[in-house]
Amino acid sequence: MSAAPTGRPTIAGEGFLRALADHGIDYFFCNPGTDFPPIVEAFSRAGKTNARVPRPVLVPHENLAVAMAHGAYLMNGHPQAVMVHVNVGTGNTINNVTNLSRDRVPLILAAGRTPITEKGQFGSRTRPIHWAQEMFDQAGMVRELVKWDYELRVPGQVGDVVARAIEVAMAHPRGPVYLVLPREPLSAPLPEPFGPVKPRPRAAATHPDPQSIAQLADWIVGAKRPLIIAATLPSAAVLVLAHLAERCAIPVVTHNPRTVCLPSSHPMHFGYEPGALIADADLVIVLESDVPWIPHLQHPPAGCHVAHVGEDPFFVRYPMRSFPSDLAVQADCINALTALDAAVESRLGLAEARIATRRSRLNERMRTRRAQLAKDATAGERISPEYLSHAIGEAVGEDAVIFNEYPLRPDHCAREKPGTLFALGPAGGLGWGFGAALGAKLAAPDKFIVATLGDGAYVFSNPTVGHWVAGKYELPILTIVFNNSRYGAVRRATLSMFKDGVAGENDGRHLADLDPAPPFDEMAKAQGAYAERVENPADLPDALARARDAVVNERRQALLNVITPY
Ligand SMILES: Cc1ncc(C[n+]2csc(CCOP(=O)(O)OP(=O)(O)O)c2C)c(N)n1
Repeated sequence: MSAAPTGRPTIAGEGFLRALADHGIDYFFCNPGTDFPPIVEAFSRAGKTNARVPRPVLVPHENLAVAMAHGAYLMNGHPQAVMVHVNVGTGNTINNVTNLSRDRVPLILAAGRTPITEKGQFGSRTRPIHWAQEMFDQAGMVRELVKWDYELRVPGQVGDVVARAIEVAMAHPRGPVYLVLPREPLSAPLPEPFGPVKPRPRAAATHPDPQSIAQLADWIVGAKRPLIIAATLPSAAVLVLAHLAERCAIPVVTHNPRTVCLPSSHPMHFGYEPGALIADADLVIVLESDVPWIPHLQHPPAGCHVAHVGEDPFFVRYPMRSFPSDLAVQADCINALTALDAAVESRLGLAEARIATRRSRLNERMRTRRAQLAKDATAGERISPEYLSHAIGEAVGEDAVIFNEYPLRPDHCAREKPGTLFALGPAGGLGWGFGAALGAKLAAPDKFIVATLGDGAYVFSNPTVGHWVAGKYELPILTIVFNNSRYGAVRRATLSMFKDGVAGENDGRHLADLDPAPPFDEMAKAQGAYAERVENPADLPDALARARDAVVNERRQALLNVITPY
């Protein structure tokens, strides 16, 4: 076996890191343990040999590491890698792996495994934990959330294992995979020479069935009250949707939005609640939306056509989901919308009068909607979430990228450009936004990144770790805490069921009260952030401007602890 440039044989850990880099993995988010020596050795050797490996990013909590990977992917679209310590580290990832899995993010989640051998091998067990940490099926912890899992058994297979992991993670719909790396094979020498691993080709995005598109186009031109409901669209689809909705006078509602699906000022942007529009719709087109409406509360009328469009319009990994459906178009949304836009064009001649009627009815509705929004966002005696959301939209500018973990009222925070707002995924595991914003800043250092978080969400994110990572890796972002000193969502859920029960007698505050709120601003300051507490509505615009300047001009992380009772 020939020697590697360090004079030592190349070990599988080096092969692993190099194969990740060969597949476009930029960062190696990690929180290590006794399973990591071959990884540490591999990074140390790469420092000497200049081998191309991902940049290591130490994140001292696994959940935040996964959130960072999620944010980085949203910025650059590259597959991501996180490595954690055996089963216990894997356990700490599960919340954000749930978020990332439902959001279809391609991640290699790697974890060590307790050494297989009790003695006699290089890498055999050396600590008492190595017995208790062993599981019969470590991957079983995450199997339901990942698309594939595998354990490295033969060192020389490491390159092919990475290639397979990436291939599966990047296949549409994308998603996480799990790789278990015991330290004996990871520290074993590779057969030389170990060359670069050639990435395997990826399939192009899927195109829609032409007959289904023709059917949908017929329905669009024939409908009196069509409605589009979207939740998440790639940036390139937004312009196509904007054209289609405007040309055909179709209102668009983004229910439970996770991206900008239409610019806020678009004449067909009808907000975030399908309620009023769905009640009398005769056609509903559901675009990449797992829950287009809440069937327990609302539904389209009988006879309304419903079409579901998306990469996986059936959400096959959801155990139960039974929205009515008359048509399912399984395709990438950009391709489906482009085909639909073209198919509709040739049919419009017959439908101009009907479309004009639709448009004038919607114009009237839009005037009422905008007047109501303006009223809701005016400053009162206290900072309302609507006023705060409006002020944030004004202060951060149209290119800022906002990561919202619940509290931002998107109706009040203007977002004109695709890719300038991302929200917590449909599974809603709290503790995502701060880490996602940090990961985004890492992957897109020139962007102004803002995290809007409830006080509950902020605490879930492990703020000590987040501020440490921001300082250590020089990731200046602006964090805005909507501080209502409570779990508002929990209280609302209680009141929605037991307003007239005993829980309603104290306004549903049992188990939702977070008083006394910690001094988040003081705590962030102690970790080097520019930070302020804001309570008075009149002080808010200047405070936002100062915090923005600290981030943009001084390149400091900043935090605003905004007291907003709701
Ligand atoms: C990991 C996790 N635990 C618990 C919950 C349940 N939960 C949903 S919203 C919420 C409260 C969030 O509070 P906060 O961030 O302050 O926002 P608010 O509801 O007050 O607007 C909780 C605890 C969750 N979604 N995720």
